[in-house]
Amino acid sequence: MQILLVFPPLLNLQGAIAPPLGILSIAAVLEEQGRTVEVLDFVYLLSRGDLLPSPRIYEQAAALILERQPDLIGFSTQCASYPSSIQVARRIKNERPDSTVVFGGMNASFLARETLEAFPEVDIVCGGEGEAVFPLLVQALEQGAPLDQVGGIAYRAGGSVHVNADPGAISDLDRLPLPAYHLVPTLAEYARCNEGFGMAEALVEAGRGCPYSCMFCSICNFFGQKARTFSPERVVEEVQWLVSMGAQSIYFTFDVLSLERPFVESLCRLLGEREVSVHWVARSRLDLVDEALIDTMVAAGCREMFFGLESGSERILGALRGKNIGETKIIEYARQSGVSVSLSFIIGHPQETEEDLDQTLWCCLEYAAREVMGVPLLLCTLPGTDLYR
Ligand code: B12
Ligand code: SF4
Repeated sequence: MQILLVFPPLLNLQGAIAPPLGILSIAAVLEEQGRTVEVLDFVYLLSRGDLLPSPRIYEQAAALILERQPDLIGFSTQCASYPSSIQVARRIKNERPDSTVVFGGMNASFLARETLEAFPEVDIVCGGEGEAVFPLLVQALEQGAPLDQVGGIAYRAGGSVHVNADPGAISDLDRLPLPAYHLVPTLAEYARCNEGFGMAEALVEAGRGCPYSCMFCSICNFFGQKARTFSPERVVEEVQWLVSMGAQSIYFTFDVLSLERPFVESLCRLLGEREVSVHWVARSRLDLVDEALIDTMVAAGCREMFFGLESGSERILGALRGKNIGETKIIEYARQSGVSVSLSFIIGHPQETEEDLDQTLWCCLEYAAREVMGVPLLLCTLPGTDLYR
């Protein structure tokens, strides 16, 4: 069976692009099992100018997929790339009705039933962590086995949609093979698309999940509230491997990197012991860092930190359940330690008044005056969040 995994078209105007880690991780598991798999990253092709943001973009994307003659096409869907995924899938099914179109990733996982009810071009939704579910689906399709045995998928049968029970999160992340980077262009080729952004960046998973439950966030419901980490040894092995392939910046995707202090301390110690000299980026919460931890992270190469400050209004902060912002003095400490700090703010909360909005925008400007980047984002009602429910 010819398998093709697709990172759907979306013009990324907000920053550097990097290889799509989720599907590369799934591809690595399939290859470990002896299967052949291909990956097409349309975000890369668009950034490179090989695909143009024209009215014919969906036909062109579908043609590039069909050229590879896949039997099974897996789309990695996020909220923003969902419409383009549907458009491309539609054209594929028109041309090759016998191919199987699978949607995976966060958006499809939370909207499995709705997707199958609304879009005949999607055959199966593969929910949750793809490394666990997708290979079982492939096996069932290869053997013509009944799909009711494959946990975590949703499919149509007998005129209705069936949603199988979720098999649960992967407990031992270290068992996952290193992502299949050989299936996409090199990091240097990705970096060439990042003109103006500089470095060749690679994403590295340090962990999954988050114990908090901010009302606007889907991470805690997708990867689970029990955070799981890879071992620091495994994370550093992956970082060293990527550096040997030309990575100049490592972006840790784990949303709460400093959740477990011993974990991040071990990670930093190992990076130092193995003399890994690379710029890295952390995402965390302000209440999960202090001066000593920032010193440790900076000594190990951390040069950028992302935190959610969420609002300049105390009233709105109160409404964002689960968000204890923590001590903001630490922002200045991180900046003075040589870290480029970015803070995200959410505007458009249902209870927000004009005064609350002004407070948030002022807060952004005040930070900007102190060389801290404030990023105001419009509140989005994402499937899988408490806000959506
Ligand atoms: C790095 C990152 C980016 C990078 C992307 C770089 C890249 N090439 O991937 C940049 C900065 C460009 C970016 C942009 C955006 N991002 Co972003 N990003 C992330 C981040 C921090 C890490 C993504 C990652 O690699 N995770 C690790 C991998 C292993 O997880 P994964 O991709 O989800 O894949 C797993 C499963 O989803 C599933 N799966 C995924 N694909 C498939 C496909 C198949 C067939 C199957 C079966 C399974 C499957 O299996 C995978 C392995 O377990 C996440 C937060 C997070 N912690 O995940 C947000 C996140 C994915 N981003 C998000 C958003 C909203 C965006 C933007 C829309 C922001 C904007 N307003 O422009 C854009 C859209 C970009 C796009 N192409 O769609 C949201 C998505 C929410 C949602 N419900 O869809 C997230 C979850 C952040 C959040 N908390 O809200 N992002
Ligand atoms: S916003 Fe951050 S802290 Fe809040 S639930 Fe999402 S990942 Fe966790």
